[in-house]
Amino acid sequence: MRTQVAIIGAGPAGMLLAHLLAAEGIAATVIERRDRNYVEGRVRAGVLEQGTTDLLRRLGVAARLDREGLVHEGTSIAIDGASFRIDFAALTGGRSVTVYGQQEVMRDLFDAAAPRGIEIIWNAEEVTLEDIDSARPVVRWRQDGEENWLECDFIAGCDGYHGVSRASIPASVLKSFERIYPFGWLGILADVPPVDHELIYANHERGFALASMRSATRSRYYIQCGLDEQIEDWPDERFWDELCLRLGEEVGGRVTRGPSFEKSIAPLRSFVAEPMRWSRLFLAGDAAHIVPPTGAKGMNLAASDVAMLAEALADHYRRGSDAGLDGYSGRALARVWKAERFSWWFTSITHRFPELDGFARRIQQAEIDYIRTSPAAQRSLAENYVGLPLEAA
Ligand code: RFL
Ligand code: PHB
Repeated sequence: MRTQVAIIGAGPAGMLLAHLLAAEGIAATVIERRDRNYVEGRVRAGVLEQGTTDLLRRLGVAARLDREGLVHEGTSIAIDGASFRIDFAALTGGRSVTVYGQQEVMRDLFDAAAPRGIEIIWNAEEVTLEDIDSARPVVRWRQDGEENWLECDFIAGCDGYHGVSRASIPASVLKSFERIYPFGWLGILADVPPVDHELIYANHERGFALASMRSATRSRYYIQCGLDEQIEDWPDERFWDELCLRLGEEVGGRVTRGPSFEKSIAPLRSFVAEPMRWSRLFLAGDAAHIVPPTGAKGMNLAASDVAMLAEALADHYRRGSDAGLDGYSGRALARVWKAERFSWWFTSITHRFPELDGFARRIQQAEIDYIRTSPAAQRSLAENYVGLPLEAA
């Protein structure tokens, strides 16, 4: 078998890239380790930057997003129960974000794949990348006990943090940068109306809390938790009590409680691998970088990476120019690092760190009070939250 671009992984990065390449008439095959139900069932991101929704519209896969997505023109920040609003629209010249779950994005991308001739190979086991630094890289995998292989011009490594792509780059070439945070997020989904029409990021003495949603009738809430905590230690009532405490009396008192139907703990990490290209292998999305979820940047970074990569591949096939491919890693990393900075900063001012002494706590309080009172600080937060342009001029 032969194709132009072999895409490893059918998450947001891989599927968006497959659609972008299909729109350019470039042949691609997606090779995914799991099945569609598994990928679509993962409860993850909830907030789309305007650049991401624009991309989905450009690809013609946004009909449901436009019907069901919740446009948010602001968000609230709370500290010890007192909250204030950041007005994205007023601070960024009318920009906004859209609440639409990653699961819904994946469903839309999968539904539109077959009619566009996008081939996805599911349940591919033991995927290996070979001859990456030759003119004809090969991807091999096993499926139903059979050996399969695919020859290609380029490989797009879109297989997430634990994938095989980044691991296929020689250690001598790759530099990685990492921060592991000493806490995680315990998240629940419940079919109850959200406490507010926008998100609330709350810093509280007892730890961070986030009030988010998926729709007018479905809430997504998170609380910061210890890394050693178990889901079983958090029956619903304990979760609701702790959430309401951290959101403060006024907001907490308005929370509608109900049975959760999903509950999970996610560790927080910042990670970047450089460069994002080795020979004919290009990394995109979580395969190259991870952000803590505080700034809602993960899936959006996957989208901006593949927008750049698709442009570079189109330049190669349409115009015979490799300038885009040669510049891809530097161009993508410039944007990635700004999102890393924002996510790290937003995490550091909203969470309770074990070593947080009186001085550090006062600095957090001053930082949040500065944001509350300074239009310049609010504008900086807002322009990062709604998403920086693909590149600064
Ligand atoms: P994914 O989604 O991990 O997809 C990678 C795919 O590759 C497959 N795979 C392989 N396939 C073939 N061979 C192999 N050897 C393979 N190894 C792995 C996997 O099965 C999978 O299908 O990476 P991608 O596409 O780069 O997308 C990244 C996003 O999923 C991720 O950044 C976001 O979910 C992060 N994230 C958020 N992002 C946002 O933009 N906004 C948010 O509000 C937001 N909230 C979140 C989040 C992530 C969270 N968790 C659980 C990590 C909230 C949470 C709690
Ligand atoms: C979510 O709704 O899952 C969500 C929202 C905002 C974040 C992270 C996650 O910063």
